[in-house]
Amino acid sequence: MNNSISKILERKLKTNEIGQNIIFYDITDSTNNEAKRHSNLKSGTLIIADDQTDGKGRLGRVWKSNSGDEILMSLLLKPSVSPDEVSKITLIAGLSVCKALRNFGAKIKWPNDVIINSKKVAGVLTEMSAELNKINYIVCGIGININTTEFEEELFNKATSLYLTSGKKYDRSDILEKVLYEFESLYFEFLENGLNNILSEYKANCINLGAIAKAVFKDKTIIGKVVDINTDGELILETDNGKITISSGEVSVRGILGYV
Ligand code: BT5
Repeated sequence: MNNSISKILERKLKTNEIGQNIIFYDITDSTNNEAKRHSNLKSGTLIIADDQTDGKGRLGRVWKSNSGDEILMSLLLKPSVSPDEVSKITLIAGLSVCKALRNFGAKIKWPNDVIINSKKVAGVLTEMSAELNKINYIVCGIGININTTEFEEELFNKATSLYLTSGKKYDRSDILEKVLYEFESLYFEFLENGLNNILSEYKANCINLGAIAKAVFKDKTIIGKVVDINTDGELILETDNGKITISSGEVSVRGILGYV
C-alpha cells in the first residue's frame, strides 16, 4: 500500500463518517499509538500503515506484520458512551471483519479474533482514554492478514491470511472498504441500541458458543462450556461449580485441545 491507498480508498468508500478522514504511514510504531497522537482529530478518522515496528496485541502481546501484506488500521472514535461500554466496540469490530470476510468462511472467536479454517486471520485491540465516567476517545485497532505468504514458526500453526486460505492475492483497499462499511452500520446501531440488535448475528458467527473452552486468567484457568454471550458482551461459561460470567479485559479463551 502506498499513499495512493488513501486516494483509492476515498473513491471506494461508502461510509458517511467512518474513514472519511484518512492518515497513511509507510511505517510507524503502531497505528493505535498514532491514533492517540492524533486524538484531536474528528471521530471516524482512520489511521493506516504499511508496517509497524511495535504492533500491539492485547495484554502486552505483540502483533506481527510483513511490510505491505496486511491491513494495519486504527479508528479514532468519540462516542458519548460510558467507559464500561468500550469493550463492546471490540465485539463490533470483530463482527465487522467477520462480515467483510464472509466469502472466506470467517468466524469470530470471542472476543476479538477472526478465524478462518481454525486459524487467526485478524485481531482487534481497543484502547481508550477516559475520565471517571466520560470517554475522551477510543482507538479501535484492527490487523488483518491479507497477502501474507508465510508466518514464522511461532505463528505457523495458528495464523493465516486470505492468500494462504484461497491462493489468491487481494487489493487491500477493497477489503478495507468492506470492513469500514460493515463497521459503520454496526457502530451506529450500537450507539442507538447497544448490542441488543447485534448480538444474535455475533452469536451466529461465534465459534466458541456451545464449545468447551479454557478461560486463561493471569492467575488461574477455568474450563467450562460456553453457553451464552450476554448483552454486555460477556461470555457465560458453565463450569462444574456453576455458571460464571467473563468480561473480555483480562482473559484469553482457548479451545480445550488447541487455539480454537
Ligand atoms: C490481538 O491481540 O489480536 C489484537 C491485534 C491488533 C493488531 C492491530 S494492527 C493495527 C493496530 N495497531 C496495533 O499496534 N495493534 C492493532 P491478541 O488477542 O492479544 O493476540 C495477539 C496474539 O496473536 C500474539 O500473541 C500471537 O500469538 C498472535 N499473532 C501475532 N501476530 C499475528 C498475526 N499477524 N496474525 C495472526 N496472529 C498473530
